[in-house]
Amino acid sequence: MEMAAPLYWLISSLWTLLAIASQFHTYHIPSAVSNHSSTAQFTSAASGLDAPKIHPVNSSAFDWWYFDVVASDPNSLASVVAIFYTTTANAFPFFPPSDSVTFVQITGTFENGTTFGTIVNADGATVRSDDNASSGDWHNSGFSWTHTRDSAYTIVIDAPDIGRICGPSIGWANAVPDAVATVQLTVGGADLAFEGLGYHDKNWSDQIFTANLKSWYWGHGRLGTYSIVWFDFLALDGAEYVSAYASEHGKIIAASCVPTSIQVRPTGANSTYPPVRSTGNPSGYHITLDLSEAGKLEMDVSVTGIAMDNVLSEYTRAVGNITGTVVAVGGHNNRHAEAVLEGKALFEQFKMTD
Ligand SMILES: *[C@@H]1O[C@H](CO)[C@@H](O)[C@H](O)[C@H]1NC(C)=O
Ligand SMILES: *[C@@H]1O[C@H](CO)[C@@H](O)[C@H](O)[C@H]1NC(C)=O
Ligand SMILES: *[C@@H]1O[C@H](CO)[C@@H](O)[C@H](O)[C@H]1NC(C)=O
Ligand SMILES: *[C@@H]1O[C@H](CO)[C@@H](O)[C@H](O)[C@H]1NC(C)=O
Ligand SMILES: *[C@@H]1O[C@H](CO)[C@@H](O)[C@H](O)[C@H]1NC(C)=O
Ligand SMILES: *[C@@H]1O[C@H](CO)[C@@H](O)[C@H](O)[C@H]1NC(C)=O
Ligand SMILES: CC(=O)N[C@H]1CO[C@H](CO)[C@@H](O)[C@@H]1O
Repeated sequence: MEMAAPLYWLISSLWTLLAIASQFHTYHIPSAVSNHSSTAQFTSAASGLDAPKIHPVNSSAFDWWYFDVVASDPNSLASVVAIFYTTTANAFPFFPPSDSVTFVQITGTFENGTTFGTIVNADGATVRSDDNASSGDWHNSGFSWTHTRDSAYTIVIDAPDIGRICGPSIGWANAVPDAVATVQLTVGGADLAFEGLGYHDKNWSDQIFTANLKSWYWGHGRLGTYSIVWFDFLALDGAEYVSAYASEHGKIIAASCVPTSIQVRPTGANSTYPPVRSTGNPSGYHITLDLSEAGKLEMDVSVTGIAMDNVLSEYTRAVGNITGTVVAVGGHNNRHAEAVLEGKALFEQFKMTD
């Protein structure tokens, strides 16, 4: 997979660098798979950072807009993930075959960890984007998102006919890596309302998602005053690709794809690395994130709830606690004197080989 590079920090840094005039583009995406070759756009362009990147959607291409929120309350397991896809089951083989390349998946957990989820097909989609952001409507699915000038994303779910999910909105106060988010849903008659950490990005490729994937650890969290995003990807040939993001008080303090910028490894039960399909879910992860002169952020994630699992156990999404300390350059400062930072995280793993 072509690294659809660190969107979250591209967005943050380009916002301040680009002074392009605000220009709206509207894209109509048919629900039928295209028989033509797809063009994937891997560089940022005036069409907008959150615009569709695949034209047209052929059977090996995928594009998705990902939104999640995990409760900030340490005792809650609540989370919601909404993903707006334009893909086929061939390109992103975690879905049953469908006649529509435009569909939405919503999954989540109640406070007590009970999971819910559904997939809804759309009759095509419309995405409108400007320099920084986008809005999208997956026709007749009941799912859309909007973006307003004050940088808030709102996911609107209006799908009473599903019978399982209906409700007003999930609001994001900001695009991307960590935002204050509120969720208000009614799922199967049960209310799910919480405040949490919101996240948004998008991923795409013109090549099949699993073509070069051995394992993948991704997640985001907030601990103390830090917001972090981790990504540690192992290709079939054993090459490891990473991307690290950290901010403090809204200021980016680490944003890098160099191999030494971050390392994510499973810990506790089932911590075989690299993981294979038969490896159970680990109890947690250890993450080392390089903050340059400021030292290293040494973190431990503990799984507290499984939000989603696929039958072949290739994919798991989970919520958990995260703790960490900043270890100064040289490493030997008194870690016990360092404040232990605490918080919440939402994360996922893929393991694709036997
Ligand atoms: C994009 O973000 C920048 C920086 O926040 C802002 O100045 C600009 O107006 C935004 N453009 C649009 C079209 O919202
Ligand atoms: C693509 O090809 C298939 C098989 O030939 C055909 O059924 C389908 O209608 C074609 N799709 C489009 C959008 O032309
Ligand atoms: C889709 O487009 C990509 C990029 O041009 C190409 O590599 C791939 O073979 C195409 N897939 C199909 C099924 O035609
Ligand atoms: C997660 O944090 C909560 C609240 O502090 C605590 O009760 C729970 O034991 C922690 N779970 C794990 C697995 O660390
Ligand atoms: C968890 O909470 C949901 C929503 O309130 C409820 O429907 C479900 O029965 C609860 N599950 C358990 C095991 O208590
Ligand atoms: C480890 O994997 C086994 C087998 O899949 C599973 O039963 C167990 O719950 C896993 N341990 C943890 C901590 O998830
Ligand atoms: C939601 C998600 O998995 N986003 C990832 C998209 O891919 C880039 C790298 O290609 C990751 O950094 C994102 O976290």
